[in-house]
Amino acid sequence: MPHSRPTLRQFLLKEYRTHGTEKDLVFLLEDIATACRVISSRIRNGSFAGNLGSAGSTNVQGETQKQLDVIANEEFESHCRNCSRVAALVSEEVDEVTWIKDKPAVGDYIVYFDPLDGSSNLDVNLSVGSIFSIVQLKEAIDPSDDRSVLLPGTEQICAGYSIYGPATSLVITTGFGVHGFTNHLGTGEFRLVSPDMIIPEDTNEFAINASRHSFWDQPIQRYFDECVSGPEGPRGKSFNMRWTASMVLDIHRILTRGGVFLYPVDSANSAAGGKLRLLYEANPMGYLMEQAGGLASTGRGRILDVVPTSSHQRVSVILGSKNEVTRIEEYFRD
Ligand code: P6P
Repeated sequence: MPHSRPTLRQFLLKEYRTHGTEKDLVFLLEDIATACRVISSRIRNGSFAGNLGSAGSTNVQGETQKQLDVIANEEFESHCRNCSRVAALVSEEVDEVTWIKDKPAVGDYIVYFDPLDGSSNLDVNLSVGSIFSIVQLKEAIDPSDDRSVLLPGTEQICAGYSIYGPATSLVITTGFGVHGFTNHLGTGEFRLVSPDMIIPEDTNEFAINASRHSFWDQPIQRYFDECVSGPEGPRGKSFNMRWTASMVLDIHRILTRGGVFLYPVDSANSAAGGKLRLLYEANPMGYLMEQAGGLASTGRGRILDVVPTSSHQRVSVILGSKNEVTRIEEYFRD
């Protein structure tokens, strides 16, 4: 019965009592959950509201914005503004940093988010999601300089994603494990359905856009070619492949049953630094992976250790089951 499962608020208040999670963070997460509920409903009715199409604009990534990208961004921003601790917002959809406070102080939050990840799937009714990362300031920062939000992933105190799919899911960590919630349609509450999600250390499932094979560096080609060589190959077993073109879905599958996700820098995207963005895709997903017993690597080092040089910088991403990520790192060292 859904009512036997803790609501998001009950769970977070337990974290407050058990781990000292700040009430401001509890309320911010509740506001983010509300934004996700609103975005979910806007997507479900997208065809009738006429907001599935293009917004007629391009974002800082040079990507054509969907109307729902803009709507999702507005929902995230308006709901994050409710929290008096939020000093700044960094959104995939907005070039500049959105400064909320004119004197960001110790203890304030910066929220980095991709309001609608995988939005190219909207037209074909495939699941999409939102990704967010929250850093708490250890020192005051200068709001006149956008570089002051460039903090490494190790500074995160919270990260999560939502999935707008057959169910509306919310997966979060506040540094004490990874926990999955599902929105109960009757009550509208997010209720805990997957406490303490753990990634198996081994897997036989990988996620990569295999059409990019000819662009990959040799370690990635070696890893992929071995995975598809079957039981007679060097891995001595068969592998399965999944690629959804929505990072949130591939990550959720890995958190649910293990796997490895790869979007490496390659010869075709190296000028841009790769495909996926560090601050609001790789860092939050990397934090979740590590909290669930997995690893998050660029191939040559821990993603969370990367010191950002720009708000929308991209990075090589290899995430998931510990022993697979370790193997790939070894191939880079070879
Ligand atoms: P490709 C979606 O646009 C995204 O940022 C991730 O969610 C996803 O994993 C990746 O790009 C898909 O990239 O090149 O396969 O379309």
